Amino acid sequence: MASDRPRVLSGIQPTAGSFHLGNYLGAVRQWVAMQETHDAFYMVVDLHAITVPQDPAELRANTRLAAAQLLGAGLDPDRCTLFVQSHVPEHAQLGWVMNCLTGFGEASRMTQFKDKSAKQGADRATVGLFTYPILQIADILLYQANAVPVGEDQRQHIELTRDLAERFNGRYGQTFTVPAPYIVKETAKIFDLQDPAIKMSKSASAPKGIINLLDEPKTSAKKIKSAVTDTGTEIRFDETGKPGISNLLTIYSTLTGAGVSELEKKYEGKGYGALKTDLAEVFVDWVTPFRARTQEFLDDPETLDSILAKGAEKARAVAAETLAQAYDRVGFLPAKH
Ligand code: AQP
Repeated sequence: MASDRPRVLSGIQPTAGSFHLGNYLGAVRQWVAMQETHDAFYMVVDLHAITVPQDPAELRANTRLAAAQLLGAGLDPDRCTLFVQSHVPEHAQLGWVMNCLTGFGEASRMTQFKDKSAKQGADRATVGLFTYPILQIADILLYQANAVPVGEDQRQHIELTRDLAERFNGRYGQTFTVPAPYIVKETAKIFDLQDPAIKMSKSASAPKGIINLLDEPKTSAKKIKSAVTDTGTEIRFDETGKPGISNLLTIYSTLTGAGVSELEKKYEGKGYGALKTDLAEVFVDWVTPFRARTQEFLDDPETLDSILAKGAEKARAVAAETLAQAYDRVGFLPAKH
C-alpha cells in the first residue's frame, strides 16, 4: 500500500443484521472504489452502535456480519485496513479529549441527534447518542484522514470535525489533518421506496420501503416492483416532480453504470412497470453474488476474525502515534514504563 496516497477513513454501524441499499450506494460502494486510489481505513463502529440499546449477543453477531458484508461488497484486506472500532482503544481515548474541546451549544446543533432522539423520545436518548459526533471526530482525526466518504446525512458531522481539528491545531499547534467530506452527489441520498420524501433508513423506513441486502432477493424484487411512484406515465429524472421514479433511476444507473439520460431514452414510451421489472432483475443479478461472497466469510469465522485482528494491528500503529502526540500537546504527563 503506497503511503503517499491520500488517507481515507469511514465507518459503518453494526446495528442491524443487514446493510440496506442506502448504506451500500451512499457509502460502501465508494469505499470499495477508494481502496484503489487511497490509503484506506474502514471500520465497523461498534462503539457508536451502543449509543442506542443493543443485545450483547446480537451486537457481536452483527459486528461479524457487517465485516463479512464489507468483504462481500469488495473490500480487500490486502488493499485497505478493515477493523473493528473497539479493538483500537485510542478512539475512546481521543474521543474524551475532543469532548472537552467541543461546546455544548455546537454539539446541540447536530440535526442527527435531534432526529434520532426525537424517534426514541428525548428522555430515553443517552448522553452517548448526544456525543457520538464527537467520537466520530476522534475516529477521523486519529488517522489524519484527508477524505471521509459518507452519505449526505453525515455532512454536518464532517463540518464539525473540520472545526474541531482547526480549533485543536490553533490552540496546541499543528497536530491534525483537516478532513473534507467525500460525498458522491448522485447517490448521496437513496430514498425510501414507499415514501420517497425520506431517506431509506433502518429506523425510519417501513419494511416495504427498505431494501436489505441480505434478504431473499425475491423479497427485494417484490419491494422494487411495488415502489411508490406518481400518477404520471413518463420516465424522467425530476427529483421534485417525480421523486419515486428519480430514486429508481438513480439506483438503476448506479448498479449498471448506465447514465440517467441513457435510461430515460431506453424507457421512452414504456410504462413504470417495465422500469421496475428491469430494475428488480438488475438488483437480483447484483445482490446474488454479493450474498454468496458474504456467506463465505460468515461460514469461516476464523478467517474473518484473523482479517479483523490484522486490521486492528495496522490501525493501532497509526492511531497510537496520533494519540501520543495529542496527549503530549494537551499537557498530559507521559507514563513511565
Ligand atoms: N439512505 C441513504 N442514502 C445514502 N447514504 C446513506 N447512508 C445511510 N443511509 C443512507 C450512509 O451509510 C453510511 C453508514 O451509516 P451508518 O452506519 O451510520 O448507518 P445509519 O446512519 O445508522 O443507517 P441508517 O439506516 O440511516 O440508520 P438510522 O435509521 O439508525 O439513522 C453513512 O455514510 C451514511 O451516510
